[in-house]
Amino acid sequence: MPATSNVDYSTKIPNNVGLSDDQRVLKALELWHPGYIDWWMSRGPEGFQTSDVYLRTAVSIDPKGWAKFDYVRMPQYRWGILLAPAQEDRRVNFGTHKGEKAWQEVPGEYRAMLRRLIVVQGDTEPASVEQQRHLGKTAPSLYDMRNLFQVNVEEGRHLWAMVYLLHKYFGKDGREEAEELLARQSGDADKPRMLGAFNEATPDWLSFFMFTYFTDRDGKMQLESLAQSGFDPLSRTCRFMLTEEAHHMFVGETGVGRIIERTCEAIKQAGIDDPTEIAAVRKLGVIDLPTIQKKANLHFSLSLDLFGSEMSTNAANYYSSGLKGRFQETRIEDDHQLTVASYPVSKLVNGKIKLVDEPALTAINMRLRDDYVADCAKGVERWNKVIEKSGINFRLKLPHVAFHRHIGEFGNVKASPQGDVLSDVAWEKQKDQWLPSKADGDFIESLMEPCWERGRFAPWIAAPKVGIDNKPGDFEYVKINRA
Ligand code: BYC
Repeated sequence: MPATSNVDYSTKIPNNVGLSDDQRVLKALELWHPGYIDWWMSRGPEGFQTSDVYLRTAVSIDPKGWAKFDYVRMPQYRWGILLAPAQEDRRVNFGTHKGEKAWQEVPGEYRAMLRRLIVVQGDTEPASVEQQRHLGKTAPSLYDMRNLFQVNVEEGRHLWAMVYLLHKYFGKDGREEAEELLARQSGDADKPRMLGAFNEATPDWLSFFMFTYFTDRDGKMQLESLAQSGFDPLSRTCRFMLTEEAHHMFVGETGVGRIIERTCEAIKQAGIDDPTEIAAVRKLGVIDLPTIQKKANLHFSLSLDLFGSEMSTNAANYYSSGLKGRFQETRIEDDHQLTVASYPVSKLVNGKIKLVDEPALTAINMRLRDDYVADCAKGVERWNKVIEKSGINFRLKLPHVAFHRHIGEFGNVKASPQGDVLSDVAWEKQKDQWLPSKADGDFIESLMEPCWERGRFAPWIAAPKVGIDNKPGDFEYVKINRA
């Protein structure tokens, strides 16, 4: 049965992929379900599994009105399998198969590559839930707590989306990979998550907002590239995931924006002239702007690593095979095969960082990373507008792409946020000015007191401009039951 715009709620697993007519996959998913619920209970949001949370659930894939808001206990959330509508006569839009009909089944020769892409994508989703599991306890408001849980249940749904593809299209090894997705654990010494940033801690709410701003935006870029895939079920899955991803980045951008707004307001009220007087600003019980900059430096650089190496034969193969495209592939005006094109790549040449023309096909990761950096910069400018409006003389900036990197061209280089290459000694001496130090972390942690009264917000963050689903300011987004 083709995907329809309405979701079938009669099966245990809501879906628009005709699961009730596909007993093999339905059974496999029903077998996987208890392990997922065990994972959610033991590694999902800690302490709030019996609370009623005002969540949106996808009930249709119609671009307008796909979401329904209601109180739900998280373990009862209807995690569904939803694909965006099929596009008539869709084609492979790039690579050596350009112009052929998009694949509805896995092309045998690309099976291993495709499985790898789906597994990597799937691995990040539960990882982020694990990273954020302790944050509910220190939520600065019921509004923020609800947003955290919304992000968490949707990451859970994104895991389901990838697990469906594994079960449906990859038989026995797909089922084994689906089990492994629940077995690996963020930060675990023996079985860590696959990509670096997903093994880092998310210790406080500023980290959470930075993560949803910077790392979820990597998610957006990667999903956009996979949405171009010639393997149509993957494309349609990612297209629908992107509609949910937008809210996650909204949570990040407005979360950081509201922290900045509150800090600026406190600085003004106290009559502090220099926003870099960290001790004076901290005494006001708000997070100083230089520390916000350090957190942005950290999360931006960790997220850059998620793009892989600038020059990558893996990426070239994904592209030539028609499995993973570029950001907005179909809007780019070129041959979509990249047989002769070149692309400028940042490289270290004689101790200096320079742009060097390289074959565009092997520079696919670099190009996607460039698109990502441009997208990140827009939100940073919106944060700067908040600072500007308050009349405070301070600007946030994205650090240079060579700063604090672990993967690719700059993985073994020490560089300042301005992009100057440094000796190890110079780096050690200055790194605490650029990345959050233990003392910065302790200070932020000292502010993380829960604020759960309806309509109230912790003193270090401003209230949002509007409520979720247009609810009034004192709406009870979470009915807390910690029993
Ligand atoms: N950490 O040719 P290379 C999201 C490995 S986020 C550890 O440089 P490639 C979300 C790489 O796997 C989006 N290992 O890179 C956000 C390879 O290993 P093998 C997730 C790394 O393959 C927030 C080797 O190094 N989706 O959705 O071109 C909340 C050489 O690789 C890392 C995707 O990433 C790293 N950072 O690109 C929730 C899309 N980087 O194969 C969710 C699918 C590289 O030699 N993934 N390596 O063993 C991909 O397209 C690619 O795998 C990557 C790497 C872009 C990740």
